[in-house]
Amino acid sequence: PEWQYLDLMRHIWAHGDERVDRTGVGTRSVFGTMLRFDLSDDRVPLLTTKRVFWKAAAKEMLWFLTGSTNIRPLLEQGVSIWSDWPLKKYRQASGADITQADFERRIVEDNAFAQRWGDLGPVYGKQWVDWPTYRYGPDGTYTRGPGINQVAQVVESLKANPGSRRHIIEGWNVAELDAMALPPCHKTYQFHVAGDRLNCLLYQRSCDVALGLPFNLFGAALLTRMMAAQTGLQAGELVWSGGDTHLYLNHGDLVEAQLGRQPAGQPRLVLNRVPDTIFDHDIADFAVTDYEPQGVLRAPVAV
Ligand code: THF
Repeated sequence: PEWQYLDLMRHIWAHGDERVDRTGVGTRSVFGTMLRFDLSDDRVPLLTTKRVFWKAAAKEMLWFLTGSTNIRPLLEQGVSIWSDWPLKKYRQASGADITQADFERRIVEDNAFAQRWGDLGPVYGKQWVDWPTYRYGPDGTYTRGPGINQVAQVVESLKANPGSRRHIIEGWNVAELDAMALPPCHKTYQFHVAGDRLNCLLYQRSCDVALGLPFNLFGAALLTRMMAAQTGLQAGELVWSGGDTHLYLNHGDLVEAQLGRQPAGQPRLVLNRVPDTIFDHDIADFAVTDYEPQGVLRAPVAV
């Protein structure tokens, strides 16, 4: 299974179309890609050819489920993966030459500062559990309706109507894209029931294969496992599909090092506890076993 990831990485590095992207770093890119992973018997797509900090990915997934769009709760748990964007905005607005560490400390210690500078806008969490609605009045005006919790709705629809082809969690709220620090990359999750198996297809419009994809695969597998636990199903298959699937040009050292390694072992993800709702999980509910990865490979994040 991990070979699929390495083959994709090798293919993009060798044959990807070189282009300048939004960040200015430049990428090699292939459009339209697919990977498939068996999630049965606790199998989880967690790379062994480098250490992946799966707890950070799990904390990120739980943070989405809380509906939060502020980096503060992540930082309180030691997760820095979303700091770059608010930091960049703060530096631009204030002209201050603040370090990432000092910025993060201030977000954690100063609530007013966190409210002002730590929010990413209506990103994943907001759209997943509180998608805004409006009602169209006879006089042509709109009024706000109640928010929609898509995650709760999918849990319900999986139980009530498993054969449905509409088990979808969507992050791409067209009307709110311009208010987001970054429009969603992993934008659509579709669930599918086959017998007692729950499958998931994640469509990701844009994918940073070296840094983001290992997190996104683990996150999607975790979400599928939590969904399965809530609905009395077994996790089946994770199908991952990428739009612009790329490697940043400054990730060459990581690519060369990782492609020189051999996958080893089959990690497993164990859910220790099934809470009353999918929103009541805690990081302590998750354990990874049989994970003996090779060393960390660092690379810069393009912002
Ligand atoms: N933007 C870019 N350019 N790449 C991404 O992967 C990405 N994301 C999220 C939003 N925008 C993105 C942010 N998620 C890391 C991992 C996930 C991220 C951002 C950064 C990262 O740096 N990982 C390192 C260190 C992890 C750690 O220390 O905990 C790693 O080695 O994996 C894709 O969703």
